[in-house]
Amino acid sequence: PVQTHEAPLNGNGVLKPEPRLNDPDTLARQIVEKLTYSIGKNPASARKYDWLRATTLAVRDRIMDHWFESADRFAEEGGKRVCYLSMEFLIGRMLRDAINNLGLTEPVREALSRYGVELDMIELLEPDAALGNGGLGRLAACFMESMASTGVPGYGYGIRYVHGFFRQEIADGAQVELPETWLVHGNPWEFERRNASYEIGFGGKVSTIQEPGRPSRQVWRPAERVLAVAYDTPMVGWRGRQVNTLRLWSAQALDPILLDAFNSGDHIGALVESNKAEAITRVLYPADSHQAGQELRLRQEYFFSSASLQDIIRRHLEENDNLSNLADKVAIQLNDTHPAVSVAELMRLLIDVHGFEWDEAWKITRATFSYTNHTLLPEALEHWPIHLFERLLPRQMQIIYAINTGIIREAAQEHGYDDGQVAAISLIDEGNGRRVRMGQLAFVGSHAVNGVSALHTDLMKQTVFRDLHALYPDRIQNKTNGVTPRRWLMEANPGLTGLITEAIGPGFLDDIEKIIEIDHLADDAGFRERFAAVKRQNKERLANIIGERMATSVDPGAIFDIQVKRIHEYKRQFLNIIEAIALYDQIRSHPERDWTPRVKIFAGKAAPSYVQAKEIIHLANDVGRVINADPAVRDLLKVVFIPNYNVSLAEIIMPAADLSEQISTAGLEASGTGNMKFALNGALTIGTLDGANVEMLEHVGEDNIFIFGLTASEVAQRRREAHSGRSIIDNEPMLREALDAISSGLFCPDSPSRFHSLVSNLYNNDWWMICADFRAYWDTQRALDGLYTQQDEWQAKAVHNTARMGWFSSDRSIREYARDIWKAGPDREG
Ligand code: NBY
Repeated sequence: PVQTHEAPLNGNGVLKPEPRLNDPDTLARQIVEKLTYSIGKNPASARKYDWLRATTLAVRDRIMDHWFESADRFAEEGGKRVCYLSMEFLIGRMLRDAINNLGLTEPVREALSRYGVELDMIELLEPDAALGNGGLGRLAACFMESMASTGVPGYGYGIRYVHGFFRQEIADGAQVELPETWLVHGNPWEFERRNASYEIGFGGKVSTIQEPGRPSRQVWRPAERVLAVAYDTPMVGWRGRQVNTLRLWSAQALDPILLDAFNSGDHIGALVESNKAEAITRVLYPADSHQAGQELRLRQEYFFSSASLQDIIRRHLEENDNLSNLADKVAIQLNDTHPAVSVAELMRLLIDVHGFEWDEAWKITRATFSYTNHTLLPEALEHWPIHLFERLLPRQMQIIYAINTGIIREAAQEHGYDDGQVAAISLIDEGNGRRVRMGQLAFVGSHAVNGVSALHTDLMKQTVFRDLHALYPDRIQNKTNGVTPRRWLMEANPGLTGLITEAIGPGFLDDIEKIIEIDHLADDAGFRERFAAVKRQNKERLANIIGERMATSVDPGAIFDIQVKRIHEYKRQFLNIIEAIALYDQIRSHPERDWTPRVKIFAGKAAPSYVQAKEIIHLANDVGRVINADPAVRDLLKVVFIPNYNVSLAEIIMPAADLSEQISTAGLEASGTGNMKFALNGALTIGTLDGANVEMLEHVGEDNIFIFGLTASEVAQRRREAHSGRSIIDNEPMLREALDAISSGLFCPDSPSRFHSLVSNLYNNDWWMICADFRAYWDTQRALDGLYTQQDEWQAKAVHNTARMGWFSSDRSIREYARDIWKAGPDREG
């Protein structure tokens, strides 16, 4: 018989879908329905990927209801929205995060188990969304989750790269880059929104139009146009209370195929245009520490900036009469300078398209934008050659000149700036070939500019933005980074989450700062033992992975001493490797001593063009091969490099660390966020007074963190004095012997000179203070060796770390942004 349904109606008599129930029976039934009717498989023949997809679709249904609710609520409340513009969103896997935040972990597990399917197993099949390089991209992902969790109406805007961050393999010790293909099996999390698409222009000419009786205006006629098409992904907040939107743009040709060309037989030529358009969103640039400087990169930046602004303006005009109140309704955060061209683009849209006068447009623009700086490294600051900028974006270039004129006039007339001071704040660098300074553009176009840790913000005021800070002394503020405790504690470390819940109840899950309630349990031997047992299990899990992937056995009883992050000279993986070599040498020379067993674990990717970083990877692998095979050290020391570090691997590594290496040259790491993930999971930190380490010291207390080395001002001083490493090396036998071992080819007999330039850099320059900090680092490591043998003491410190890291939640960061910069969010609505 045909079943008839009473269709559920909402108050206006409009059809409404049936609400999805969350019990295991309903979930089990609906997963099989997805399998059958959406995927076309029956349970008997379904493969594990089919189960993943079916489960994802069933979970997604449950997200939709919350998603619409959130969208309706924002529209109804009419509050201020926050748009987070970022070239990168390094999200990782989404299923576990969504299930966890919806409170569905146990019901879904139970539902799947009825078909003999393990949730944990299918979760591992999901590809990482690796649309980012490292800290900056991962911060954007934590912020999206925290905005949804703290009630901020947040919209992420970025690029839907077809190929995310490359996959790393190690071949004969060296990094090999392979393309990443996260979309090949389709992406069940995204929704293509064909109705949200915008034309993006490039090149062409600007002409002045003079109509009788009206002021002249500029008209830009681009030579090229491409289409930006939106793809939306839901971002589920804690307890599903709010679901925000991540909108990523994909480039398409306006004319997918040139029919004239095709019909005249030029089948390749007919596709040239669409290939060129689609190239814009084809691949993520994999450099995190120097500017690519390529035209395609500038195209990417403008493409997603313009699409996002057009989208923001369109929605604003759907809800408001005009754009004059834009800044009351939207805050736009620029994640570094990658979207800084937005400042000029919003001016263009306001003036050329919407008819605003310059002064009014400038007021709106400044009130709308704010900008986050993530680096002080000069080689990483974006500056585009004027000729390239002018050719690609002629109207935006005119606007930048006009902004510059205004700023310079203000500085000269109101503050008496001389030519030298004017040159320092100018948006145009007249030095090495004229260039547009994107940092300066972002700064002057924003009402607030922030650094990502207290130290970094201070240094910003003294270095990159010294002159602009003098001109606008209230503009720079600090917003120390944070990490989301849902992904980085609950999901990554269910064992520890369970233990803490048993001890203090589940309140800390809603307010992570309540985790301080376990602080006094550092004195409770029973609690310490259970805390250590959780760590031990997490170490065993990592040891198994190392055994499987690298055929190296490591002892979970040893100190797991871990440095995982992008490979860069300033992060000083080299210092860590040198210390490993020195330790190796000492163990061989003094086998009778009571050495504490250690496993040194490295992971991270080098930018493909960064030669020294690749050499460091090669060295870590070569050193590991020799040490791990030497029967003289056996289980006292192992060195392993785990290939292809990504978010999913980090989720396994962070909970398994005893010791977290945060050893950047002081003054160089803007904040760090891995440092926070490790400490939250109970690792002790060995680190320099750099980035957020400084604030971690204040929170966990000096007894619970191991700080060594030069301070940022000492580093600056030594650099001015231009020391080389030679005299230090001459006076430090352990360091000299380690470097000699490298130079001798001990670790690379096939190619003994492989690391000569790495070593000679230390003798000649020691720019990164590796020699200068070696002894302090060595001594601190040996103190940690001693401490590890006092397990009670070590575990007490570990408990204090977990207990006192609540402040480093991205919920706290987001609340500060909402309060101080965006003036948006739950505290100011209603
Ligand atoms: O941003 C990192 C900082 O190094 C780290 O200290 C901080 O914690 C984190 C979040 O604030 N910066 C970073 O990850 N930068 C990049 O990934 C990056 C990517 C691309 C480009 C520059 C930097 N680029 O110019 O293309």
